[in-house]
Amino acid sequence: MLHGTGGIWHVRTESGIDREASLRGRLKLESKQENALKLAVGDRVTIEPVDASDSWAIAEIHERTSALSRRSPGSGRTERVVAANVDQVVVVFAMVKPEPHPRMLDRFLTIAEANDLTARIVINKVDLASEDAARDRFKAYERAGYALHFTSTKAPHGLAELRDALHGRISVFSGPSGVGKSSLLNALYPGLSLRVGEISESVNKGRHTTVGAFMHPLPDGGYVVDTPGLREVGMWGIVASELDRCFPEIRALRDECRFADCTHRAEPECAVRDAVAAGALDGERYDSYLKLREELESSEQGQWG
Ligand SMILES: Nc1nc2c(ncn2[C@@H]2O[C@H](COP(=O)(O)OP(=O)(O)O)[C@@H](O)[C@H]2O)c(=O)[nH]1
Ligand SMILES: [Mg+2]
Ligand SMILES: [Zn+2]
Repeated sequence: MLHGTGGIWHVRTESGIDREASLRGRLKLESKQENALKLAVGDRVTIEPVDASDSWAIAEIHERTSALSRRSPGSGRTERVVAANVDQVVVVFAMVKPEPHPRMLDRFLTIAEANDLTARIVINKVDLASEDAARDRFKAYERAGYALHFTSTKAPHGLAELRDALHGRISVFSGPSGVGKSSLLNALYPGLSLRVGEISESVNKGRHTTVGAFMHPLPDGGYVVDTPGLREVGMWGIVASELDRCFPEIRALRDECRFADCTHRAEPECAVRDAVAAGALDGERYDSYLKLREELESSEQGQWG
């Protein structure tokens, strides 16, 4: 399912034909119930021709292998799936213009990790600095195990490798506006013709319209999901005590702490703090962990305390 509005869903068939379909009556009834499976971009569906007409109906929604979703903590089932069957999240930042905020990058990566999705980092606009400077600036992420791409659409650079990484997969593209997401997709796939310099996010916010995710089929196989942003997904559903699992380099150390429920803030014999002191764990990443944890704890208190 590629996208949909007003009950009409655009479905790409296995043979590559796009069809418009509406939900079969039974599914429509079910979807009105609370806790029902709601159709999301990326869902695999079965469509059937509607008797004696040219139209199609979605008869079945298949089980999802993964999902990027927002859940409210505690209340278990209230979940809104932004995109289904996602293979990876591609977080795009620019080397300059706009200046990258590591904390925001860490927030995006945390959201991907919390959804059990692989994340890949793209640092675009390296033509305005240098790849060496970019590598140095983001080395903590490479050390944490993330795949990094350094790209430019202006002095074409790193595009073939990025195209390979997107091939045959469903990727969610995310990142702040102005970093060059649309430019990158256009440079990778000239047929897409996405508008550059568009500030759709803020425009939509102003009008209070909810624009759903949109899935672009890639000419050489795979899909890119354009969503109003991971920001929409937010830190929903992430429990403070589980945040350390969302930082791969902290996750690798957490079992070595003396206390099983170590917050890695002030406890004695904390493997995480020891690693920061020894320079083995990046101080900025550790700071992000502390700040995000504080944020999660105060929102948990607001909700339950
Ligand atoms: N110098 C430079 N500018 C770029 C590059 N990629 C995109 N831009 C510019 O950055 C601005 C924002 O690009 P856009 O693709 O709309 O960003 P988006 O908001 O992330 O989709 C536009 O003016 C682009 O021309 C790049 O690699 N180098
Ligand atoms: Mg754009
Ligand atoms: Zn610890």
